[in-house]
Amino acid sequence: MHDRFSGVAEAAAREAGHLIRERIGRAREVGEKTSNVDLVTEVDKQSEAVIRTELLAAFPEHKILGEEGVAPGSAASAEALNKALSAEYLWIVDPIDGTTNFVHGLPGCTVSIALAHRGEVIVGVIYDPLRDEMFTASRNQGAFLNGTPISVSKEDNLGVSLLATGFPGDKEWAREVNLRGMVALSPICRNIRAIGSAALHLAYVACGRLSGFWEIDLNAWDMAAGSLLVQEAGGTVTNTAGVDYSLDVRHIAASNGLIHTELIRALKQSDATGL
Ligand code: 2AM
Ligand code: CA
Ligand code: CA
Ligand code: CA
Repeated sequence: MHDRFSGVAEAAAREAGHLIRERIGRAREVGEKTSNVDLVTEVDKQSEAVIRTELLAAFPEHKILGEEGVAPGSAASAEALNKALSAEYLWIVDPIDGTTNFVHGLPGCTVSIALAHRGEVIVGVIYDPLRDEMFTASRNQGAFLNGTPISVSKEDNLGVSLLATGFPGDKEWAREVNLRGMVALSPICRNIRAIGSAALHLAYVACGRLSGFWEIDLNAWDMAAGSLLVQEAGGTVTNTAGVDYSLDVRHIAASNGLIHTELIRALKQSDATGL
């Protein structure tokens, strides 16, 4: 059954990815959701509609939680997640992760689709249409990039680690928390990247291109698929204080596992957990 779930999610992600590839840098903004850094375009909405149609055609009894179907703001998204989690099968969809990149014509936009069964993620698909990279994972069945098994990297200390983070949306407190983390980590790791898609960062931790990733103030759809990818690739996913990942986590830390303790310690010591 997992294969069928994953197959349908991949097909939906490819179809949405086609839209992204065609329209990157040329899409009409249809508004700012909560501020001038929280963007949404007509393609975010079209992508979500395409995915929704594909998923419901295959699984009419399943529920779908998609970013563009939820009122903006963290309180609204937490409430929507809570309500949706009562479903037996819940698809969690980010139709474009990295909308700011998408608007500016910068690579680093993905489609992220996860399936949760009674609140546990069992399938995760992240598609990067600009590089045609399809990351897939099913619970207890490993993680793959374009069908080839992937695993996390082997760096065993921060000094040789390439980390990634994201500058949180529009909340000043979250940007300040994130900057404290960067100030603490940048002198003790190899370097830090911020590509602009949380899902892509997680996919890159899963395939070993990044050693670790943390970010403050994300939503379930940014992380659900990527969390399973990292776990199935042998890595560790927690909140920024080291507590095991679950769908209601908002501040995430993911790594190859070997550097996790060091990463969490640095975030805690610099008051950068957001908790
Ligand atoms: P998005 O492109 O789907 O909105 C970049 O740091 C990450 O933060 C992306 O995954 C992005 O997802 C997400 N993001 C962008 N604006 C945000 C906001 N206002 N609040 C929370 N997350 C946001
Ligand atoms: Ca968004
Ligand atoms: Ca997102
Ligand atoms: Ca999005």
